[in-house]
Formats: sequence, C-alpha cells, structure tokens
Amino acid sequence: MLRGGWRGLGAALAAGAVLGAALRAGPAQLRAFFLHTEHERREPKTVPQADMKVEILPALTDNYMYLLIDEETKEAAIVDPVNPQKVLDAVKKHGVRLTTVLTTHHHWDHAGGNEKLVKMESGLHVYGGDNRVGALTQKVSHLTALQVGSLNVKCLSTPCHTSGHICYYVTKPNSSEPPAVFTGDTLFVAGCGKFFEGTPEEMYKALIEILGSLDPRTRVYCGHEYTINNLKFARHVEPNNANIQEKLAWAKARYDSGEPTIPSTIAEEFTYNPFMRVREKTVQQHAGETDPVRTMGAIRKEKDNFRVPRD
Ligand SMILES: N[C@@H](CCC(=O)N[C@@H](CS)C(=O)NCC(=O)O)C(=O)O
Ligand SMILES: [Zn+2]
Ligand SMILES: [Zn+2]
Repeated sequence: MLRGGWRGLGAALAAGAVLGAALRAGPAQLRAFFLHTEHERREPKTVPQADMKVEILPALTDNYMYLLIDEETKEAAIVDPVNPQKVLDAVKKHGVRLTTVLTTHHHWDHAGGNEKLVKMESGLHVYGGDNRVGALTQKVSHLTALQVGSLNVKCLSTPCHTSGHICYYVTKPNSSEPPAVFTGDTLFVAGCGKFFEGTPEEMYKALIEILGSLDPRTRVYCGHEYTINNLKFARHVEPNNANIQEKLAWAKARYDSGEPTIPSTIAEEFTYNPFMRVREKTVQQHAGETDPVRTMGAIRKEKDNFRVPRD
C-alpha cells in the first residue's frame, strides 16, 4: 500500500483528476484532448504584412486574442487578452513593446484577463467602450482615434451584442496593404454575435452600414472560432449558395489541420454570411420577410435555436 510514498499518491491523484476530467468530457472533447487539437493548445499563427503583423492566439475553448504589431516601431497592442501569460509569451517571442490593450466588450471571455495583465505589465493603456471593462484606463466611443506606433486605430461603436461593444479598425497611412478590423462578438466569420443588449436595427447598422462600408479588402479578425457552425447555419438559410459550400469545405480542412479559419475579409463576408446578406432576396425569402432589418431579427432568432448538424 502506497509503496511510491507521497510521489505515488500524487501520481495517483493526478491520474484520478485526468480520469475525472475524461469521464466528464464528451467523446469529441476526449478525442481533442488526446490528439492535442484542443483549441487553447493550438499553435499561434502569424499573418504577416510589411506594415503590420497580426499574431493569432487561441484562448479558452474557442476564443481568439490578437497581438497587433506595428512593424515600423515594434510597438504592439493586444486585443482581448483573456490569457495574460500567453500574451506575454508572444510579446517576448516577437521582441516587441506592448503598450496597449484593446477591449472589444466587457464579457468575461474577452475582458476577463485585463486586471491580471495590468498587474503583470505596468503602464498599459487599456481601451474599451464600456465602464464594465476591467482595468479600463481610457473609455472610447464612436470614431475615437488612437495610435499604436505608426498605425492608426479607429474605434467603431457597434452596440447590440453588448451596449458598449467596440470594433477596432487599423490602417497604416500611405500603405497599399489591406487594413485590419478586430470585430469581437459583433461580426464572426459567416455569423454575428447574439443580441444580448440590442436590436436588429443596431446589428444592421453595425454589420451593413459601419463594417460593411470599410475597405472591402479589410481583414476580419473576430473573437471566436465559430466558422464551421456558422457556415452550417448559412447553408440552411441559403442551400444554393456555392460560396457557402466552398467556404465550409475549406473551413473543415483548416480546422482539421489545426489552423484557424481567421482572417476573412469584408468582401468575402458579403458572399456567405447570412447576417451580411439580409438585403438579398434569397435570405429574405428564407425568413419570410421583405425588409432587411426584419430579416436580421428573424434569422438571429432562428440561429439562437438552430441545432447544428453533425456532418
Ligand atoms: N453557439 C455558441 C454558444 C456560445 C455563445 O453564445 N457565444 C456568444 C459569444 S461569447 C455568441 O454571441 N454566439 C453567437 C452565435 O451563437 O451565433 C457556440 O457555438 O459555442
Ligand atoms: Zn460576448
Ligand atoms: Zn465571446
């Protein structure tokens, strides 16, 4: 009995904890755990441009944090740093100076790391559009302009998922490369956030009028890896839209190879995202509506109750 002493007991307890976790998890989670494909343990991935670099950092079960690097000055900002240690590891790896936190909204899975990060790294400017954002130092509103090194950041107020939600639009003066937009839980690849604190009118304004009028080449960096499920709903709305079928096949292949389906572009979103397509007859007919805002409300309600097929 207890021949390994305390170390043996420790190992036994650890094994018990793993077994306990294993018994609570479903088959898909188990497979992911043992194949090392769990979201949070996926490799960070860099999207390089001459003017800016974006490092995609998986966090929690399906969130993304983004390290935005200004190539000219090596100054950096972090979007939604829910896992501060992982952020600081990425900062170190790239040898950049982190000055800025851009918070999209106050929900725990986005802003929940702010307090810890500012304790680990002093002097950070923490931006957000809502007093409920932890460690906030500067409250921003629609069209507030910021700088990260030589990059211009324009704050876009997109209330609906939460009343204080902000998207961050990043451009480099005189660059021919595409801008970037960090959309949090407003716009997802092929989907949008739930309307927790807003209306279909507000989401229409956010998606079509504000985000939809950005440079169409703008790269979209959203808050979650929901792409496959979103595309299955999109396919249900528009079964004859070939762009959806094609993007879904691509997204499954990307996901299986451990790679993010991020970024997309604003132009692409208009081809397969049903919430960006509420002015299209096909989407309106599916919703049984003739008005884009009513269509927005109807398909959001339908998605809230949609059972995602297993294919
Ligand atoms: N359906 C989500 C459930 C989690 C959820 O409600 N997520 C929030 C953001 S934290 C959301 O707005 N989801 C959009 C949606 O389900 O269409 C999932 O696929 O896991
Ligand atoms: Zn949220
Ligand atoms: Zn979220």
